[in-house]
Amino acid sequence: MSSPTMEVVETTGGEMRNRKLAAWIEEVAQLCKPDKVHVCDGSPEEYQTMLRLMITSGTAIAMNPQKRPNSVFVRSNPADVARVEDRTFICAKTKDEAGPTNNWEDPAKMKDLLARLYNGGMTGRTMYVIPYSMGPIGSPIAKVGVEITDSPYVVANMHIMARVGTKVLDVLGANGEFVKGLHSVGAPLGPNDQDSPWPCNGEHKYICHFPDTREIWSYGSGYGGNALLGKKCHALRIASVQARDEGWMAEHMLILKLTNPEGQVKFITGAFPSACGKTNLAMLIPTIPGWTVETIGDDIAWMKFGADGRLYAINPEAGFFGVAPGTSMQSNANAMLSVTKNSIFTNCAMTPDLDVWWEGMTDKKPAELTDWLRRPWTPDCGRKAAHPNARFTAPAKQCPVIAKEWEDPKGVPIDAILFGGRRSGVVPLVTEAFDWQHGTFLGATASSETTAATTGKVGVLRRDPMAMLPFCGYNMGDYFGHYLNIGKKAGAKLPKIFYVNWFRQDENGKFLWPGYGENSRVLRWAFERCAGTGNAVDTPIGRMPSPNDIDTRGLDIPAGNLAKLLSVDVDGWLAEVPLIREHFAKFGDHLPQGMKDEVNKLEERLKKAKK
Ligand code: O2Y
Ligand code: MN
Repeated sequence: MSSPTMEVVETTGGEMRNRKLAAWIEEVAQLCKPDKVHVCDGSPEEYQTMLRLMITSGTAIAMNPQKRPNSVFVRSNPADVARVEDRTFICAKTKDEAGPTNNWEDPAKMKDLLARLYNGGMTGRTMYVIPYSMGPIGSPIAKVGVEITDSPYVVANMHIMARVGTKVLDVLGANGEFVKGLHSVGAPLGPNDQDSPWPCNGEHKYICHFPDTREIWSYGSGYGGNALLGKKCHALRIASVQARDEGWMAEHMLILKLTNPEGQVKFITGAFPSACGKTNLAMLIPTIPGWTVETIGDDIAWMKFGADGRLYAINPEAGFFGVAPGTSMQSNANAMLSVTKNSIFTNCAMTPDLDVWWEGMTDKKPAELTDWLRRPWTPDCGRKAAHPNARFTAPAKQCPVIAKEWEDPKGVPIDAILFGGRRSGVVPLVTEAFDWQHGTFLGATASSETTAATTGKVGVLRRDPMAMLPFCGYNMGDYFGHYLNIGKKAGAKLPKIFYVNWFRQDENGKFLWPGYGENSRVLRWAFERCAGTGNAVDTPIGRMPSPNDIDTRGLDIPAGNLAKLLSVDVDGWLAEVPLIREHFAKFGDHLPQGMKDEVNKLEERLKKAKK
């Protein structure tokens, strides 16, 4: 790097050995024209520097160290509070490659447009270069990325969410490949400009993915999935393309370890759309005696075949970026205990003694707070104190039930995959797929009713295949085909696939199933099915437990609920069939024959059951 106007802060690891990386840093610095370039070493001192910078600039407030040591509040700009799906683009060569569920733009056109925005876009700021590893450093399943950003908030969050710094440069070596992620908040500063506490660009926001060149260009937003490029952009959108090309799986899945009273273990992944309690399930406290759940990951799973033909999963992340509202000692004690220190709270409310609060944290609301918009708040003011998408960022190692295997470089062998969604009717508590193709069909047709928190509209049915709708980096029809190819791998010993629905309601809109820790009863049945000891009956929609196959000891639910939860609503399912066909029709000739066969077979089985 040789730009005369720039002060270059080297890594503690010394010179940059990777020529491609050095050239790219130089190229980006020439384009974005930052005042300084800082190559992150990933040290605790560097993290403290980021916190100090954010506190000095008004981005962050230090929390009460007696209450939450080494933690900060951050409040974003009210126009920059969540992932922006309508500004997220897959810039594949053709629209067909991106498929009907993604926004597509021509790669050359977007690069041209964004290069103009990036030009001088970091003036007055420091350009940070963050080498990161998604997955334990050196794991054969892990991948390296480098994020260039002008946001200290991003640097601090990436310190928690990924393995960052010099140790990553070491594994990258002189010739290693990496995903290039360029991020700018899009707010250059002139010499007399006063910085804002949350710089972003109100006019231009672009979250662009270039799958062919494994690049991400993000501009204008500093928030979450738009800006922490290792997470959704790299670990799902780009990685899903790499996984397709290389024969592995990059999935929007939690990973948990389930142990029975005899000490036998099953590893389970689960894909659920937003607002279905994924983090809660990953950290669940079982209500059935002697069973334990431990956490490997709460959001993303990368799975590769091992030499034994089994799929091994790693959590590519190192932290949790969890939704705060609704998290409490009742709903998720382990998440609450994960955020007691070394955490970042974004768009949460602040108590007078500088601790954190959000809706649902306690039954009794605090008498006074400062809300996420920095205004005084009282319980009767008629406003929410925290933003509905307020977040905590916390190191995964702080989770009291983090599994000892969570950083095992070879991953954990997966026994079962759960798909699910939020459905008030029709979909039973649990169904086991007949086989891998049928399981792919269950995932491909996964659906969820929206909640106010997800779209503002309540109860609208949205198909969210494998919970990947916003995250698949290529044509989703081909993604179903990739699942089927995984199932055809010679010598594969595949996980069983289940579909669960914790959210079925009675005719009065009351939940039939209590959820939370009671979901362990369903996990137990899945465990026993994997172990070959659990009973199931074949139904038109898959294999299901009878009510007495579910452990109900100590379960306090009205008589008959379980029978309803495990009944097959044949008419309801027959009404689903045209909806599934309509969903599949979107994918045109990218829809694999196997999926067409499955919908036909489902209809046949239902019609037979009706006779
Ligand atoms: O709104 C954001 O930027 C965060 S989205 C997110 C964060 C953590 C885990 N999952 C998600 C998601 O949208 O699936
Ligand atoms: Mn997610």
